[in-house]
Amino acid sequence: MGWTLTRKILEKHLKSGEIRIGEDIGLRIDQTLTQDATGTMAYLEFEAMGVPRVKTERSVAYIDHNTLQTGFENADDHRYIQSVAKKHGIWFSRPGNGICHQVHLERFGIPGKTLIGSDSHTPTGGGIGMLAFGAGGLDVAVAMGGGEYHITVPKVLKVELVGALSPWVSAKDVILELLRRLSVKGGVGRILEYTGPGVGTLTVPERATITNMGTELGATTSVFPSDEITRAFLRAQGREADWTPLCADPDAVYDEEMTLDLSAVEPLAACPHSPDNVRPIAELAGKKVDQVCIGSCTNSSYLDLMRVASILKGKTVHPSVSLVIAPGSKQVCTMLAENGALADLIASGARILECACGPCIGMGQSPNSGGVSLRTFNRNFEGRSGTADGQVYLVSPETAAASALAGVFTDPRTLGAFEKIDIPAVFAVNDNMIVAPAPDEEAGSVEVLRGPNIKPFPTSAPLPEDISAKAILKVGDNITTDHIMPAGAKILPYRSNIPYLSNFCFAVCDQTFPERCRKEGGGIVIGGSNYGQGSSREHAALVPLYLGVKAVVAKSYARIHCANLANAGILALQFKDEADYDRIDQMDTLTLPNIRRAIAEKLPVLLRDETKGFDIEVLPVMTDRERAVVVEGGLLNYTKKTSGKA
Ligand code: MIC
Ligand code: SF4
Repeated sequence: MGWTLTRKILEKHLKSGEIRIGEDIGLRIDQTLTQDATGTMAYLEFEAMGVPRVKTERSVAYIDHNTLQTGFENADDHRYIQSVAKKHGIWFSRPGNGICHQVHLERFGIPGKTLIGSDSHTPTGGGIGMLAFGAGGLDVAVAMGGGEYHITVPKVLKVELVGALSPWVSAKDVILELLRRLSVKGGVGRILEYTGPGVGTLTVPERATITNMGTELGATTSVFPSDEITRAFLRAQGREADWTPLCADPDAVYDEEMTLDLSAVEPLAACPHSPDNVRPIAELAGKKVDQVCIGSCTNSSYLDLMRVASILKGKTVHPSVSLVIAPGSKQVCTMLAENGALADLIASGARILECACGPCIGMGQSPNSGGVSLRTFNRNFEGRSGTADGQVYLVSPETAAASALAGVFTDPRTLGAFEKIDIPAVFAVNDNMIVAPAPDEEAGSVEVLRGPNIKPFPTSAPLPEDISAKAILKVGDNITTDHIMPAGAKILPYRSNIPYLSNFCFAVCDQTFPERCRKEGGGIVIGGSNYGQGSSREHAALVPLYLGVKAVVAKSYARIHCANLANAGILALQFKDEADYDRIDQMDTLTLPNIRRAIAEKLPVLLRDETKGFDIEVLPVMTDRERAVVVEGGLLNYTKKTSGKA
């Protein structure tokens, strides 16, 4: 029986456990990446572990999320990251060099390697055949220190691609079609492995768009084979030596299979407020558009922006549309500048933003009240744009550009003749914005520079014998980490300041939550299904920890957030019977008697609603290792204990 590509890479990196669905395995991690919004915390945690130099083959710190610098906070955090990176052996990608996933694909990604990043879209690396996972900052810190990265072995879903995309239909439409079919929960507990003749029709940036948004499916990760197209991409990046051919065995057996005919895909949009709320553009045609944003780690490659430039060339953006474009990297921007496409974009009236995440994470460009914003991004969660009632639609670059010209939703197929744009034979390589770490012998003398915005992160105490607390908040299904710990221009500068951030915890759902936590000394959060989907930000666990949240009881969880809860020492519990969700009301008094023993000894866990006088069984959503982590009061305590550092 042959192996899947996933299995091959997992086997090569297996450090502990057995590759059987549902089992906990520990993986050796070859590469790590961080970005600034999660990086400060990750490096503080790395420092706390006391490892002098990273033990990975390559670790890179990117500055791309928070580049607005409305005060000293960001600049201080950037300086901290640059200095800590230099000291500990981490490459540093300066602000302006581009979005972490785009730059990593261009300059560092290697087929067959494992990568974890403190950003949920790290699976972008699957576009060149990496097994790349989004993770909490603490998991990244542990991996930098040479520790294993743990996952629960997912099912491998074979996505057989057949046919080829029609003119004006693009990779974004492919992943939107998958979201339409599978939903934001459809990828949970799965790795999507792409195979079939259609794979050979897609360039690396197109593959990366698809693996990038596998995150929105809730997938553990997504991966494409490494073939001649991958080789040509790496050659064009001056890195052919990094290439190896990789694919599944012809007789590989998959856990699940589906087929997608690329030629049947049409231009699509994810409508507010969920990436799986997908409709054909043809159905939306004619609807007024207020704003168009092109960029993000999903769609900001050279190919994407050349397509946009070819649509906008010689035309003018509709007078009632604000069009902004953020190239994904300095490489992309340089090439557009050199071949004149940048001039075409500017001439059309597009507003050019720096090579960063920008509006995707609410860093400016919030739409007008109730405004309709078409974005080539990957998330359209409520409020994420910075405008509470903003109506964000996720579309392809082609649809975005066509609609920016017309001022209404426009199916790009109505544009007529299609100009095919080829991937360049040579990319403009200039790594002068990537700073090498200090050599080993000089590392000791590098001073780490900290600013006043960096506050100590909260640590949790070992799990007590019993827990008694209020049901401090009750929320519904599909709660995102943007609900739990919002980002955006006003809050993002404080990612290294948990006490300040705590004032905004759950603000999208209930502004009185922080105050209630302070009054009650924290509590237990009651959630619906897919709790914690979206971003990898461990702040969505650390801030509740700071506010005294001891446990979450939900119908089901998103993978990264669930791991972050365990890492923070917060119990992730699941209703055994989903109907019990309806029996608990906010502010009921709840107890978890003998919880420490139950978690440590794998006994049934009882939750007692003291207010209403009933008991229910809840199930810990934890591997054996995570049980031990939670009992110790989080991964940092656990790592110190198991590595003998008290
Ligand atoms: C996001 O897209 O939500 C982010 C911002 O990139 C996050 C990371 C963060 O919150 O800093 C992610 O996707 O993990
Ligand atoms: Fe940045 Fe948006 Fe990508 Fe997150 S999803 S890494 S904010 S571009």
